[in-house]
Amino acid sequence: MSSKSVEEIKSQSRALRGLIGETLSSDATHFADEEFQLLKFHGTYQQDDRDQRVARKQLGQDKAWMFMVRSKLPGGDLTAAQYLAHDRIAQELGNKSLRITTRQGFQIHGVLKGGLQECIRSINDSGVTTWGACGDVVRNTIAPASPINDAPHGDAQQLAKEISRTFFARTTAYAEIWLNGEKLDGTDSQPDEPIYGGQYLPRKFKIAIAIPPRNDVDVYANDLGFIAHVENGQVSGYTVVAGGGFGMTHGKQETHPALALPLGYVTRDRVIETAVAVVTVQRDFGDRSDRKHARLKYLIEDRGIEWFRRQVQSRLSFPLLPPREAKWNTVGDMLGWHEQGDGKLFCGVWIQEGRIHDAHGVNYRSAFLEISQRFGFPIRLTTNCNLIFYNIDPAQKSDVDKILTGHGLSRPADLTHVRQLAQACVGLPTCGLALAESERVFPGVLDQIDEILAEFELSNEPILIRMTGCPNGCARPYNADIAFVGRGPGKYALYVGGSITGERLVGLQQKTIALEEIPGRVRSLLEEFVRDRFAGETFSDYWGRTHVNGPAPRPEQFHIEAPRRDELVLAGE
Ligand code: SRM
Ligand code: SF4
Repeated sequence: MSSKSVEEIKSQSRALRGLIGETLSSDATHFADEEFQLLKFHGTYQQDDRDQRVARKQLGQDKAWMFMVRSKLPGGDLTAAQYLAHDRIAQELGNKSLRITTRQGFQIHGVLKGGLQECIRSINDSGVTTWGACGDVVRNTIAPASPINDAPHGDAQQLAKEISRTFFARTTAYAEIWLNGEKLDGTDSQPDEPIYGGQYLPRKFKIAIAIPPRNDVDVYANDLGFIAHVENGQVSGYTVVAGGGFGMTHGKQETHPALALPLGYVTRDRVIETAVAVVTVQRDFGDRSDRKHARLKYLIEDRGIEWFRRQVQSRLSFPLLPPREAKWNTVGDMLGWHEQGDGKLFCGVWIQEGRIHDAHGVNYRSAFLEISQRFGFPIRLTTNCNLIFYNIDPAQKSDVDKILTGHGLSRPADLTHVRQLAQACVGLPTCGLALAESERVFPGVLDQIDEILAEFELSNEPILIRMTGCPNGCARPYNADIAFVGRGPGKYALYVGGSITGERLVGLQQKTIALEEIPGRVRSLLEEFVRDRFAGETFSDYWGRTHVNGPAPRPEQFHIEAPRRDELVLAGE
């Protein structure tokens, strides 16, 4: 590990250049720690294949170094050509799969150092960038994916792009290193970085735009959220919420998930000014001495929402108005076929954990390739890791259906409601922070849960179940109805009591359960629900009525002691 702090690395990096260029053209197998930190801003993580760690160690070999490359897609929007470019890049330079992320991006895993520059350059050639997809900047801005032809949905997509452009870091480091100096729109090498300053933000920063009643972006999990209000069919303005974030560390009581709090209401023309004000308050006051305490949620918690509102207000040219109420009905996507409102259709395709590949007779990749090549429909990626084709002529519907079913893809109507909603993070073997399996075991867990749901006649019941391989919360477990959070190989903490609308945090139910015990524990929760619920009551409402006391859980309600070192070692790593 580098002895320098991340703050020192950033400020000494010559505007995020460091020695990335030099290491890229050297024959080094991987980047040093300082460049590892800087690479994130450029949209890539240095990883190693954790499945190979033990065998390689025994043979005295170095780790199997490789890179994850993350594309930033504001609002999850991309063209068919951009989709096809990502597919080709994943085939030629990655592990032949594309992973839709929980923030509407794409990840390509398994890129080798020798192919990294070509990978990033090719993504940019397609008109998508990886710049700022990771690192201490504003990350991909998420927005409702449904391509409904009305004012709020159109505005949310446009706003996501505006926010994205506003918060590009201005340094031309990216262009120099990856694009042979070709300028990226929105970068112009202003040495002082007008928004970020020389040290960039204290930590990652996430922004979401939501349109009630569908909270499909999980707006309260973001550092900053804009909730649309519509009057006479037009967006009149947005309620601003701030201070959400889900990362925590087992055993560190001072870390915990938080839902964003209402800050105010602004008219549409003032959204960007408000976003800049909120981001710069975090830039100036966020805790740069401890990265585990550096997110906006801790600043707001430490100083109070009133202090924070005053700070934001002092940077605005207009008064913040009182926040307005929003009512939500689900965090889920619009899957299956729907009318857009302009004579065209869209089709939301459910994807198991957002992993696009051909496997076990379900050929997502081949299906999407055929549809994109033949019809060229534009695409939206969702934060539930699904994909929507849109602008479809009704006459093309049956051909699209034939391609989907011909490649073995499930129709949403054939899936339990639980499976349509469920999500697991990437986890092993690529994630360096995973303590337990997630994406790879979750389908099997859901198979068993599906059987229990059928037994209790709950197959159409909306219950939100999420899993992550560690407490960082990348699949947003802490507002789900039921969540499993990895704490060691084959071991999970069980949390219960969030909600289908994403507005309530969970409480810790059981410190440790083994993977094999999960279906049994779910069975007992569902048994109780079926026995004691009022007619028509959802699991979220039932749990809220019977188990949740008070407005918000206290930090200690989330915590289990840190796993022992030996509990963390995966298969002899
Ligand atoms: Fe995440 C770190 C994957 C959404 C909270 N996240 C990571 C890393 C990069 C691991 C690392 O630092 O070495 C993971 C890479 C795994 C891999 O091999 O691909 C990773 N996070 C992901 C993705 C791909 C999960 C997925 O299954 O789709 C999501 C990428 C989104 C994107 O396109 O930008 C992803 N991560 C999230 C979310 C959900 C969200 O943003 O809505 C969260 C919780 C919300 C939040 O940020 O608070 C999240 N990821 C974290 C954290 C904890 C941050 C904290 O404040 O403590 C980390 C660890 C860290 O930053 O130190 C982390
Ligand atoms: Fe990795 Fe943990 Fe995020 Fe899952 S939740 S992708 S295991 S950091």
